Amino acid sequence: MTKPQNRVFSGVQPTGNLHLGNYLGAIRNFVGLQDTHECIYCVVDLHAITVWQDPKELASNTREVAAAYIASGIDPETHIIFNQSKVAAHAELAWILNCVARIGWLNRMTQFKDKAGKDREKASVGLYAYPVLMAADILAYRATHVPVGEDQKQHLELARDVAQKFNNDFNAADFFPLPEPLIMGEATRVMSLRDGTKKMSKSDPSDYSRITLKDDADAIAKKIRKAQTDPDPLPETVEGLAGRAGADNLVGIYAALADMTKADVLKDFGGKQFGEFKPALAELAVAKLSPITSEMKRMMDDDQAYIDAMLEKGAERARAIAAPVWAEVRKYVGFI
Ligand code: AQP
Repeated sequence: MTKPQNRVFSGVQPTGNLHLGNYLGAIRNFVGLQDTHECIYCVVDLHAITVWQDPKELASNTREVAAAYIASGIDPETHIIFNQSKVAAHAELAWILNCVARIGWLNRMTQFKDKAGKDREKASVGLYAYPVLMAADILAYRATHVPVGEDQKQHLELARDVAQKFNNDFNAADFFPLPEPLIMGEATRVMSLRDGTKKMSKSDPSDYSRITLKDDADAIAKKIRKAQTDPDPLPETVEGLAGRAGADNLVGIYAALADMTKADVLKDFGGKQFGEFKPALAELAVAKLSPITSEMKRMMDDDQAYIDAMLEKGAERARAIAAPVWAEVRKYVGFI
């Protein structure tokens, strides 16, 4: 069985409110890897149901993430786009890996602690085992690289540990590659616009905390205008952003959207007030996001049949890659 060298796998959950953090931390980087890697991009609906999802909304959110992938520039003909529940290998391999991973490893996962909150007893078993399913997503294709935002780093480390332990336990040499995280750009962790110390997230109760891929120009401008900052002008250097979380976040967003470094942004805006910087950021965000937003809307309004057919075709191609891997796993484990 040939070993892939440059195979990328990543995913986004169809949990609604797709936001600028998902775009800058993940989707935009997915687009950039297409020329150099063989890419498999998944809408991870099995992950989404680890917390309750309304079934109708789940279906619509799944199409929406697929539309966001395409509208952002992922080519579903050259690469693969599909939704996770269509390919059984994810759940099948996750079971095997549940028996490889250790409870102690999962107990250290900070995302579970954050998402389960105080009442851990009431969290789903799926939420606890989420990182193992993520390991299965990647390893089902023997993917070598995984573009993700900073918040997923710990889960990637777990996926590497699981791969290594499977290889050791079953005398499988280097059957599973140890997947490398690709955490890229100036906005690997986009923060809430309301609180620069908290991650921008889909589940934040305040809509003003995030710019979504559905926001129109007015909404984007209003959210940036209201974004938390401080009374001082922008500093001249990156070091000057220390202790100024709101300012640091907006400069990082500008840098990522403009394909610049934060240092270069501060060369242009150092010493200027937010009253000048915020409208420039809003204009840039609208210029970069509005073509994506309008193409997503067009697809969701007029082209759902295309999205569904594309996901089915992608799933078929994904199954074909996962099948021989799964067949080998069965042999290693001793299933007849
Ligand atoms: N704020 C962020 N900055 C940079 N990258 C981010 N990602 C998420 N938030 C940020 C990256 O987006 C990809 C898809 O994320 P996901 O949909 O799988 O789930 P998530 O990380 O749980 O996203 P949210 O928005 O934060 O949802 P909730 O509110 O449910 O927790 C991943 O690569 C992630 O790193």
